Amino acid sequence: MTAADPVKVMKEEVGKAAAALVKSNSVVGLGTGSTTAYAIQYIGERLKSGELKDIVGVPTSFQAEVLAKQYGIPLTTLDAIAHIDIAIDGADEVDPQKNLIKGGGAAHTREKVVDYLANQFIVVIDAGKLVDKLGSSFAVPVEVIPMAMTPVMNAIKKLGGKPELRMGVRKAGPVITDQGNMVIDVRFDDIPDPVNLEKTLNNIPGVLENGIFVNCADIVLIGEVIDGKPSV
Ligand code: ABF
Repeated sequence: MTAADPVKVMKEEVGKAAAALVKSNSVVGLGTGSTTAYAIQYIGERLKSGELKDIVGVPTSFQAEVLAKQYGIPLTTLDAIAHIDIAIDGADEVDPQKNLIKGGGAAHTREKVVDYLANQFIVVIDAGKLVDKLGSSFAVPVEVIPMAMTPVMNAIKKLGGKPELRMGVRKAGPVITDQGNMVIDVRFDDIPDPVNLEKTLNNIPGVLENGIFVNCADIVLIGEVIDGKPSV
């Protein structure tokens, strides 16, 4: 019998810890990514066991919607609810101020709507996502309407960014978001002021949303593997 993959177990533990924070009679923002997928699974298991009652989920992506249905979490939309009690979502980078880079899954536009609306936003990551400064290891994803791709790239270059169109797995064509737009990944040598950069990027005509999330995360649950053993 092969030993369980400690990274997988660690992600499961992080997801389980996040799922344990969900209370009955609440509206839950369901994030995207492999770590959040475990949180969705365990929310479903808590519902199935009767430990959790009367919750509804607001998915941040088609992936989250499919997983929620798979694990029996009733879904709703932002038109039907007055607030979101808790959102659980992944991230690609987290700095010491709990600012994030998100969007590795090209879902950051809907994620930002849900995560910013939530009364409590829980980020679930592995320790490898922790950085001293945003942009150290991950490019900033920017969702762009296709007709504006060239002027947006030019504007970003003027900001000192190095934009690159995100291509699909087989490089046959660009990644298309749930909104039907494209994503450019922008490398910056330094991001001294993520709050300002987030605003500046979103002010470029043709930009729908960028993956810098500032002043929104309440709790960051961090998993890591220490001496081959998962810990949260
Ligand atoms: C999603 O979670 C994205 O914003 C981010 O890229 C991804 C990271 O997920 P994982 O847990 O798979 O590393 O919300």
